[in-house]
Amino acid sequence: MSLSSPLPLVAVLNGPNMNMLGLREPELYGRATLDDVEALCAEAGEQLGLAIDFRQTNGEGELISWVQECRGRAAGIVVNPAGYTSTSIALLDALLSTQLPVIEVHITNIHRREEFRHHSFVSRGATGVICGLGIAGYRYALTAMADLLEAQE
Ligand code: DHK
Repeated sequence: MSLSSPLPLVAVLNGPNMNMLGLREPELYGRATLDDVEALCAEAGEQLGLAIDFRQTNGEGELISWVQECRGRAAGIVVNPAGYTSTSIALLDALLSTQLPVIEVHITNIHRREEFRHHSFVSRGATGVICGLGIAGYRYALTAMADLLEAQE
């Protein structure tokens, strides 16, 4: 993540299996791919005046390292923690340590799904949560992040 752009940098971080978007359970997650989500975020970033660093990993440690890197470098974090949502206290701790605005995104409405998905450890470290609105949720998250950053100025 670089400081070279004059625009505020927002990291859009995606957890495990998000690389399978478009193929995985399309009846739940839709047919759009992760490349489509990245393109949507790039377009939203251009419109909102944000630089976007879009990433996906299947590893919890890598996700946590990326979150740590955001401290002092990014202005905010949009995260879809995917399966680590309901398991990772370490990810929550990393997000809290950044002291940055965080928006948690889920493509599906986790509260309408299996009970084990209902509790998010990450939400405790999130400024806001968007779920159940499909991949448009990423655009809503970036719009909200732009508003939060503007209010900080
Ligand atoms: C994505 C996942 O991979 C699941 O583990 C979460 C989330 C829901 C989503 O809706 O984007 O439970």
